[in-house]
Amino acid sequence: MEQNHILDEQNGGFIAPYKSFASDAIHVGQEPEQWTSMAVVPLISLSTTFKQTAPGKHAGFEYSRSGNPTRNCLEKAVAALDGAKYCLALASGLAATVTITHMLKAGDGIICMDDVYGGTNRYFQRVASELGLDVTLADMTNPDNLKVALKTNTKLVWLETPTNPTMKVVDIKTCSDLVHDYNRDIIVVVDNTFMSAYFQRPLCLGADICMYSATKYMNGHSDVVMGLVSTNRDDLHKKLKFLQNALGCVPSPFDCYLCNRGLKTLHLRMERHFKNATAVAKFLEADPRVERVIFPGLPSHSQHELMKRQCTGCSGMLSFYIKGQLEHAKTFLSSLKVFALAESLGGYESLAEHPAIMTHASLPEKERCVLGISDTLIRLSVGLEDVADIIDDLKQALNAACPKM
Ligand code: P1T
Repeated sequence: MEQNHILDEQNGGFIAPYKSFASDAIHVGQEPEQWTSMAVVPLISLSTTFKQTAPGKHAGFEYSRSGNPTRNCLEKAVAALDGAKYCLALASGLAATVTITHMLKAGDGIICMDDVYGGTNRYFQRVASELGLDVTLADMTNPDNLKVALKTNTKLVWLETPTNPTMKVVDIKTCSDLVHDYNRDIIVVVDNTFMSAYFQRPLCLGADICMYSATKYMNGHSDVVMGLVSTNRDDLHKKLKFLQNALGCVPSPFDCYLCNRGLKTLHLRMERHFKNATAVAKFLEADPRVERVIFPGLPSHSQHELMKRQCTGCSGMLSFYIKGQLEHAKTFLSSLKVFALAESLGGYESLAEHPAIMTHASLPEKERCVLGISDTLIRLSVGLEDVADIIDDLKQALNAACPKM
C-alpha cells in the first residue's frame, strides 16, 4: 500500500493510481472454476435456498439472505478494490448506514460530518437519535472541531468526503489518527460514494470502514439501488456479517450481478467523469453568470492540495452558485436538455439537481443556511457524454436563466 501515498507528478499531482485496479475489478471473485459450467461471467443465482446433504452439511450456502453465490462474486471484487479483507453488499446506501449503526446501542455517541447526504443526516438526527443514540454534527474539515466533539461515549465517527453537496474535503488520515489516539475502539467510517474505490481508499488512510451508496459510481448505470461496506477488521466484519443476515437488508442477486458488471468499467468511467467535470468546472468558473464553482479537482478549491494527497483523482461531482435568486436556479435547471433534472449521481448520464429543494430538503432551513445549501446552489453529476455537448447545454441553460448578464 506504500505506493498509495507517493505523489505522482504523472497523475496531475494526485497520488498514483492503485496498482492492478483494473485487473482486480475484472478478475477478483470472478474465477470460472467456481462454477461447474466454468462460466466466465458470474451466474445469477436466483435460488432462495440450497440443498443440504445432511442437516447442517452444505456447499457453503444455506439460504439466500445469509449468503448468495452472485453476491459473493461482487463482495470479493469490491473488497479487492478497497484494499480490504472483507466487503458486504446491502440493499441500499442507507441500508448500509443503518446496518453499521446497529453495532451501537442506546446511549452511545455518534459524531457525524456536518455536511452529508440529506438522507444520512435525516437518519442520524430523526431516527437514530429517537432510538437513544447521542448524535453530534461537526465540521471535520477542521480536525480541532472533531477533537472537541469526542466524548467518553463516542463509538462512531462518520466522515463523508468530499461532502454532498458542498464538496468539503476531510483529511481522512488526520481524523482517523486523532480518533484512534483518543480511543482505539471508536469506529471511523468514511462514506466514499462521491469518489468510488478508484479515486479514494479510506481504509489505507486509517478508517475502519469504507461504505458506499453503490447506487452511484460503483454500479454506475443508474439501474441499481445498493450499499457496500468494506473493512479489514475481523471483529467488525463478524458483527456486520451477523447484522447483514439478522437485519436482512440484502440486495437481490440480479442487482448484485449488475453492480458486479458495472465494476468492470469503473476505472474507465471514472477517468472520463474526471476529465469531463474538469472541463465543465473550468467553463463555469469563466462564466460571469456563475458566482462560485466548488470542484476539488481545481486549484480554486481551498482543499485541492489535501485532495491531491489522499486521492488518485476526482469524480464528476461539482456544485456551483448561480448569480441571482431561486428563480434563476429554477429556470437554469428546467432549461437543461442533455442533463436530466433528477436526484442521484454517478451514472453514465449527466444529472443536475437543486439540493435545497431536492436531496437536502429534509434538513432544517437553518442548518441548510449554515452549510451554504442556498437557493442558488446547483449540483451537477457530470456524465460521460461528449464534453462539447455537455458544455453547450450548460451554456444554453445559463442564457435562458440569466439573459441580461
Ligand atoms: O440512495 P442510497 O443508495 O440509499 O444511498 C444513500 C446515500 C448515501 N451516501 C451518499 C453520499 C449519497 O449521496 C447517498 C444518496 N444520494 C442521493 C440520492 C443524492 O442524490 O445525493
